[in-house]
Amino acid sequence: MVRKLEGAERAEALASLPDWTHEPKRDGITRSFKFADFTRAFGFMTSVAILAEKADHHPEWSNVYNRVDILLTTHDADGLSQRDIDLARAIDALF
Ligand code: HBI
Repeated sequence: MVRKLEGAERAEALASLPDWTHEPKRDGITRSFKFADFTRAFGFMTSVAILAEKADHHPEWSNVYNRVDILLTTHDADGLSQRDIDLARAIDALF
């Protein structure tokens, strides 16, 4: 059973992801990505989808033309877990 991050480890994890914003309502992290066009945005989504499948951890996301908005939270933990941190790092490496 994956557990929610608490206290110092949560603070450290959030501090290590400066481009992501904590979303209190879902206890998740969000980031918006902007691309030159739709094709590049969708290509990014395809790469993220492959990462998510490998991690068995999936984003909540939306795409409008050249913009991709991602929320990461862990349903099984009902909040922020290490899985969200790890996937955010892997997504940042694609961008
Ligand atoms: N993705 N964001 C997220 N949160 C989960 O709890 C989750 C998931 N992807 C798959 C998954 N859980 C299941 O594989 C596990 O609950 C077994």
